[in-house]
Amino acid sequence: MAKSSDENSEVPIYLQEIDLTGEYKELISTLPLEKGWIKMPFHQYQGCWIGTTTLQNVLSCQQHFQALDTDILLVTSPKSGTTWLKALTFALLNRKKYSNVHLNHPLLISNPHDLVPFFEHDLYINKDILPNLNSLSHPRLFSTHLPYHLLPKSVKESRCKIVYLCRDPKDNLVSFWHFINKLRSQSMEKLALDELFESFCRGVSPFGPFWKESLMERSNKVMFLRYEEMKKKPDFYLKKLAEFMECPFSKEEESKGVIDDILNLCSFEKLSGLEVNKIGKVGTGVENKYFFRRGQVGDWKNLFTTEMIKQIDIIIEKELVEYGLSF
Ligand code: PAP
Repeated sequence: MAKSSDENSEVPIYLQEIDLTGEYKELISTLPLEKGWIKMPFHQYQGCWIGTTTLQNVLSCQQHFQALDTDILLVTSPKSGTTWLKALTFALLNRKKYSNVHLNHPLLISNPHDLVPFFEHDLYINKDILPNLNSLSHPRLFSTHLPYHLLPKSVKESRCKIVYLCRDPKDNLVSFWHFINKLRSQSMEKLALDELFESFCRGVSPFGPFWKESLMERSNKVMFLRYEEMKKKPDFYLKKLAEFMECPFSKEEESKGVIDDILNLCSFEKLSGLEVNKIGKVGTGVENKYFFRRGQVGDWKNLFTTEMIKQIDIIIEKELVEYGLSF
């Protein structure tokens, strides 16, 4: 686990030196390794590349999480709009309790990541102390970047709902590139986009290969969302999301403008401008502001060469389009 020495105490988790200990040590030390994008290496676990600390948390989550039929789980590929989806789903579920979005709303004083916990970054982070999930209000709302095949067994066996969000992998990568370079310490060189691109296209990226997402279960317990579509028709998808989460908008709410209130509260412009998202940090030590960059579709067009587009399009065509995911 992470060292708890003074030397590490001020260092965010993702920059810490890790000594593998405990029950997962043996398993992790036998897995294939690749150079990580920040400090820790990636380990290939059941086909998926995951950094050391996160992998220990994933193993603990797989072993211990017990899903309830009423749970709602947000499953997102990294950098596909998780922060936005967390804000929207939290605001939807809690709209009766916090009916005035301008006053005392938790999203005005907390980053969405502090309101909807990740399995692998927030809940299962300590092998000795499991999270107490009994006090959470129902439906419980959780989040993960795990691909479908790595979700805890109880999630697949229960009737809990899964909201799945993906994004054009080209924009995922660009977003990752900016994010990772902010997380690398000053003593580390910045990573070049082509270096990350090469790794991404080999399938080596956090929770990658990125095309594993095509394997998400297709059933009525899973709602599929795409970032690009949500940007185009946010009100349409918010209504769909509310129906799926079994908290549909009433006619009265619609006429009172509740849909617009939630969309405005959760918009990139509103959230990124809040004080809490300019100065705070999430539990892993990542600054809140790093989760907000441009919030737009198609930034890759400003950065990708023709060769890069050709190369990644071949992978997208082969691995995703066949499964109904085109961008
Ligand atoms: P995570 O995987 O680390 O949790 P995630 O929130 O999925 O991050 O992705 C961040 C991206 O969502 C950023 O995209 P960009 O780099 O292309 O700009 C971020 O700007 C965008 N984002 C964050 N909040 C919102 C929002 N409210 N609306 C739309 N996009 C958003």
